[in-house]
Amino acid sequence: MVENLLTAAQAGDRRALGRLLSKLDVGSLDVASLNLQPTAKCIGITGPPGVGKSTLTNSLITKLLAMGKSVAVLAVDPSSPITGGALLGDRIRMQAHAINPKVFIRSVASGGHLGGLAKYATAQVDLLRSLDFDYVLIETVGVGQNEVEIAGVAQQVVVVVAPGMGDSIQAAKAGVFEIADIFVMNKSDKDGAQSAVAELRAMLELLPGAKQVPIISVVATVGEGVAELIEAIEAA
Ligand SMILES: Nc1nc2c(ncn2[C@@H]2O[C@H](COP(=O)(O)OP(=O)(O)O)[C@@H](O)[C@H]2O)c(=O)[nH]1
Ligand SMILES: [Mg+2]
Repeated sequence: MVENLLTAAQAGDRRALGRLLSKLDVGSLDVASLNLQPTAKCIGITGPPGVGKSTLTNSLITKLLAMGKSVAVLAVDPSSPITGGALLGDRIRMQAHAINPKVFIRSVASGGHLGGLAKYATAQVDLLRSLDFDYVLIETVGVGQNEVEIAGVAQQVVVVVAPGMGDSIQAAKAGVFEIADIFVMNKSDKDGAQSAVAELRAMLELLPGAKQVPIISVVATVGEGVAELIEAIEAA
């Protein structure tokens, strides 16, 4: 039964994939029994609520599809919907994308689980990574220190910040700064974006064992800087 579902999901059957994800979501399926071979890169997108993670995820989907890549998204942050990007902006196109084998979007409730991840998100990510996607994106609820769990799931962690969110940066500093492979300064259309990048850079240099973490300026609402972000992801 489960084997049949997996075979179907591997052949591109999205209903079968959805059913497997549901089973994993409620813990009624042990992911180890699937003998998965996760190969796709998982990119974690994290940061405080309202910083623009979902908007960025949408822009990433649009850009990756335009580049001919396929992408699966697991959205653990329920604060705003992921629509599938500008390509899904109207209804007719949305229907077209429902059968587009290159994009798959799934929302899961975080269920109050600490760490910003749904309890079984790791298993779900493993399943998605073992299918025919170039990238798996996971958007997590930004909850500061507990967020570090994402580092164990994603191959690369993108920490999203925005100008004027200095308090969140401070609050998140202890846990989140150490797991960041790439920073995105989103809302770079806002006043103070440049000085916010300089402040972030200065803050990073104070960290013990400071890494040269790229800081990419992005305006997620219009997709500005998203190509640079993908370059940074592919370079890392
Ligand atoms: N000015 C500006 N607003 C943005 C940008 N990106 C996102 N927003 C807005 O910020 C708000 C929160 O975005 P959302 O993606 O839901 O944030 P999330 O909670 O981190 O997922 C929304 O009103 C977005 O339209 C941006 O680059 N510039
Ligand atoms: Mg969101």
